[in-house]
Formats: sequence, C-alpha cells, structure tokens
Amino acid sequence: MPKRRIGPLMAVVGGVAWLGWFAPEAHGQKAFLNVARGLYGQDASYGKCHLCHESRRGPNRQTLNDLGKALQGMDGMQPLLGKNSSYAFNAQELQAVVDALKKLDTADTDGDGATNREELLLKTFPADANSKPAAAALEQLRALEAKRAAEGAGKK
Ligand SMILES: [Ca+2]
Repeated sequence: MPKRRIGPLMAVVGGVAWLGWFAPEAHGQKAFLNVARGLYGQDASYGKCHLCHESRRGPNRQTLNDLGKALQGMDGMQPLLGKNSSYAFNAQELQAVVDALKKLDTADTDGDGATNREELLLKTFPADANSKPAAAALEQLRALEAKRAAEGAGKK
C-alpha cells in the first residue's frame, strides 16, 4: 500500500476502535478484565473480553456468557454493575471483584470437568465446553496445587 494511503486508513481504524471503546453500551468492563488478568497471571493474548462475553457479538452486558453471568450474580457485584467506561473503581470495589472471581474458582461453569480456576490458569475458556485443558496439563496443575496446599498446611 502506498505510504500516503495509510494515514486516512489509520484514522478510520482508530475512529472505529474509539467508538467501540467509549460507547457506553458497546464495551465490557475493562476493570474487571484487569482483575482477572492479575489474579490468574494472564497477558493480553489470552485475557480478553471473550472470557466473560460471547466472542462474536462484542463485549457488553447483553452478550455475557455463562461465566460473565455467574460473576455478575455473585454477592457484592450488584453495586458495581452498569457503570460507564469513565467510572473509576476504587480499591474496595475491585476487591469485591477479586472475591467474586475467587468464589467461582471451584465452579465448573461449562461442565467440562475442569474448574474455572484451572481453565483460567491453563488458558482455556471456562464458559466454553469445547475449550478444555489437555488432560496432561490438568493433571500436572492439580499435582502442583496439591503439593502447594500440602506445603501450606505444613507451615501452620
Ligand atoms: Ca470448565
């Protein structure tokens, strides 16, 4: 592509991205996504909107998948819902998101045999039964977590 054509194209791409980001009904709650990323050690390549939203319809409150719906329904989440993108969540509010996610750790939202926490750590999707950790990876994670739990119990 000739160099002079890139400028207008980038303006269009940037404009579309801007609209997607700031339109109140057309974005997910980035603050919640950041909490999940921090909690499960995710980078931007996996920790994305479609953890909690249906992937093809854009992240908003009408497109929550089963994990998004479960999170929304947890104790303490109600006051945090429906905030627009400029709302700055305080530390206490973000802690409520952490607590809610942790309570969902042992659930298996998509019923595929791996818990939500296991899927988030192994980078599969907790609300998609077709996305499931490999058996070997799951076994390895469970062995590691059992070992850590045993060590933790030994220290008390
Ligand atoms: Ca699962």
